[in-house]
Amino acid sequence: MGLCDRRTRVWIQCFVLLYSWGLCSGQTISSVSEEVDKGTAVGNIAKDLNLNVQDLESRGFEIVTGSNKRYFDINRESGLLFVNERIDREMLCQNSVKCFVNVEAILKNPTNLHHIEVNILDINDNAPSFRNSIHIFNITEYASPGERFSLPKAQDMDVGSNSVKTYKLSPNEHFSLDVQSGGEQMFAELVLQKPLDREKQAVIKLIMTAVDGGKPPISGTLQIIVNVIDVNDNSPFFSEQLYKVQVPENVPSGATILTLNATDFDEGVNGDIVYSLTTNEDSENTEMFSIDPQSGVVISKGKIDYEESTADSCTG
Ligand SMILES: [Ca+2]
Ligand SMILES: [Ca+2]
Ligand SMILES: [Ca+2]
Ligand SMILES: [Ca+2]
Repeated sequence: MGLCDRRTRVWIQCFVLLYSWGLCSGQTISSVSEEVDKGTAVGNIAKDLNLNVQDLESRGFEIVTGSNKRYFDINRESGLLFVNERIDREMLCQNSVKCFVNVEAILKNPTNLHHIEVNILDINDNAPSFRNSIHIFNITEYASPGERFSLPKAQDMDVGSNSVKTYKLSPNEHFSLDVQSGGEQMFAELVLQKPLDREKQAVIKLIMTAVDGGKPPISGTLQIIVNVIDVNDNSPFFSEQLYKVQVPENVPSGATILTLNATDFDEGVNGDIVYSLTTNEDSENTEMFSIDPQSGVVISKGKIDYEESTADSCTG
């Protein structure tokens, strides 16, 4: 058990004892915002207890607390309870919406105990933030409009309306944002609106902004990177629809006749091109030419006889 816990326990025991003796005069509830300047007045104890200010000094009025931090103290001349230490609501109460500091005021001759509950009000002093600054999606270009992709939630140390209220997405043509509330927290999903086309845009960069409900609101951002994964949705095509070349019939075997050039817009193996020759069934031209599968270079292979030859055709 820590020092603070021990003090709290001892103090509670004292309080129970005093209470059982009928020496507790009641309870006052006050409010103060976190992070106010030291010296900020919280309430007037003399007034609350219906005492003359002069009695505070003569009866040894004192503030006691259960914690080792003395957040509040009393001005015996004015009877004002004032802030004595920096109050950080987030440190005191983390995510709980209700945050109180209990203070006891003791008067002697006769002994009298007064319980003061100070409600610590949240201020919007934390921006929503994401655990990681970048979130990466790998989405195939065959994804259908309407498909959803979950996004990480933003955290905001503040509570209530000072916490995350909504999310916004940077303008873009492919995705919209669907913001929903799940219990206390807000979350968002990307919704595909327009089909992706890796050949047009392989990487889409978006910015999602989490905005809190403070006045004024503050925000935090997440960079979203969508890597569009390729699908084999493009056929290879030749640079020309018809290649025409004149070859003398005495061209030597192995001579380059022409180079075919085909393109495939897809990526990796989906865009690899392998060249081959086909001919009409009644033709013997495949015996006269060969093509390099990788480079598309067509070479002569054997004796070309003008009289026997017919037109060639090449495919990729
Ligand atoms: Ca706060
Ligand atoms: Ca906030
Ligand atoms: Ca493709
Ligand atoms: Ca392809």
